[in-house]
Order: sequence, then C-alpha cells, then structure tokens
Amino acid sequence: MQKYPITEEQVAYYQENGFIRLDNVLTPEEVRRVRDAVDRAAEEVRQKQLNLGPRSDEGYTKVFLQMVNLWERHSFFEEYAHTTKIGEIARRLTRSRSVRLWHDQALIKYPKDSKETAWHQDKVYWPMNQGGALSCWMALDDVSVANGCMSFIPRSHKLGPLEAVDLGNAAPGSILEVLPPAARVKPVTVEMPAGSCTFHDGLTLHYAGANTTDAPRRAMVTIYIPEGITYKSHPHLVGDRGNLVPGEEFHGPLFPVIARE
Ligand SMILES: O=C(O)CCC(=O)C(=O)O
Repeated sequence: MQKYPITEEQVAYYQENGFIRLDNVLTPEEVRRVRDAVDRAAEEVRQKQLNLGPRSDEGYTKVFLQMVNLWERHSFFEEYAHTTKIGEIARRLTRSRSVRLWHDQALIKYPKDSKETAWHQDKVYWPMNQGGALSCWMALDDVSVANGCMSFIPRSHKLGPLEAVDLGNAAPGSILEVLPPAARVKPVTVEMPAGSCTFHDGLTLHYAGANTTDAPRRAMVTIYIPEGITYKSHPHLVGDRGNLVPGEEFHGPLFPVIARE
C-alpha cells in the first residue's frame, strides 16, 4: 500500500493547531469497502438492540451510534486498524518513533433524529497520563454542516485537560463558557468529501453538528497512542484492558504497533 505523503509544513500545522485535514487518503473503492463493513456491523447492533428493547441512554445514542473495537470482532476492521498508510500519518504528525492502536470506533449519526456532539476533548476520557494520543476521523460520506461534520478550536490542545463533558446530556457549548478569553477563537469547520479525513489531538476541542439530512453520516475513527504514553487507571468505555500497571507504557497485543520508523 502506498504511503500518503506528509510534508514538514503539515506536521508543523498539526503541532501548532492540534488538528489537520488531509484529502483523498482513501480511494473511492477503499471508502466503499469500509462503509459497507460499517453498515453490516450497524445492522448486527440494530438486531441485538431489537432483542434487548428500549435503551436507558437515549441522550447518548442520539449523538451517534458508537461501535468500539470493531477490529477485534471483524477481520475487515482488523485489517483497517492496521492500515499503515493511516497509522504512518499519525506517527509522522506526532513526530513519534512508533504508534500503537488505542481503539477504533465507527460513529454514525442517523438522519433527522440526531443530536449535536457537544464540544469536548477526548483525552479527559482516556486512561493516559500524558497528552499526545490522536484520532483519525475518516469521512465515509461527504460531510458538511448539514449532516454533522467536525469543527475544531485551533490551538486548544495547548490548554491542557479541561473538565469532562457528559456527551449525552450537556449543552453543546457548555465547555466553551469556561475557556480563558485567549482561547475563544473562531472554530474551524471541516466539510470534506468521503475518503478525506481529519487528525486531531486528544486535547483539541472539537464538535460535530446534528445530522439534518435524509441519509446517515458515517465516520470511521482510529485512535493512536504515540510512544512514551503511560497508562493510568481511569474508567473508560472500552474497559480496563490488557492488564496494564499504572505508570507503564501501553504495550501488548490489545494495543498493537501500527506504524514504526
Ligand atoms: O463524529 C462525531 O460526531 C464526533 C467525533 C468525536 O468526537 C471524535 O472522533 O473524537
């Protein structure tokens, strides 16, 4: 698989702003395969939910359907999570010698009945002592304001960790009210075609609108841990995995190396 070319200017932009948009990272055929696999996984979840009956976390499910660690359940996603073309971008952007997988997740905002994803930082939910882990948010549909594309606050990763936002219930902009005046800069809203993606640092404030269109908005997110990040005991939705001891670096088969120098 061909490498996606990353320039030193792009690395510097990412480091300064805490996010970057990259175009045409996946080919249309690659996008189609990921999208079909996401649809199949979502159908499985839907069938299971029909059996389980109504859910108690309706606020959260309207933000998106979130399917985590698909790579462990479906060989297609295992292959996707190991896509070195994407992992290598994460490695370059973080100027790291290697990156490991933290977890993957497909995020679907269903038409009409969806809610905004409130402004938040990811790192505050992660069991990691240091910042630096980052997400690749791959658009599987053309994304725009109308169907819930992402927005970012440039340089907000430099603020350090803020409070964790309750994504199911918080007012979408609640965290913006506590920002220091210097950080209240205009967000950058990233509309882009399917196959393009953004990378964002776990401390970068980001948001996605509701999906007001008639079609689903599908994204495949892969989260990478650069070298040197250590584990801290902290409840997280993917659970306490891998028997890691607080203070030690992430390692082991549940956090495989995806790209190395
Ligand atoms: O897709 C969304 O609605 C939000 C995604 C997000 O918060 C993330 O990837 O960290």
